[in-house]
Amino acid sequence: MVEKAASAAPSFALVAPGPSDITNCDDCQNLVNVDVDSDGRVTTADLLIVYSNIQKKIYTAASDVNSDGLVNMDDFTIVKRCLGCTVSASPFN
Ligand SMILES: [Ca+2]
Ligand SMILES: [Ca+2]
Repeated sequence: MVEKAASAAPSFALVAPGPSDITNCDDCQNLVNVDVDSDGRVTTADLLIVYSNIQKKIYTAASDVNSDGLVNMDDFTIVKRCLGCTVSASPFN
């Protein structure tokens, strides 16, 4: 992620979105980075990558779908809620 001018206001919320913030595919597109493998769709493949990283306690930026610095069940649940959504290329990757 490239930072803009330091004086600019943050363009998204300081509090990371949680599973309850994800209600539809627009939220999946705009609030989080659920397309872990960057193929343009949210599928069980994305879910399995996050799950695998949780199991192995591996942190990757791609699996941290809500960008809170942790890869945990919140990320897993968010991806699960977004299954089936089509998302465009993420600005986070
Ligand atoms: Ca995907
Ligand atoms: Ca996270």
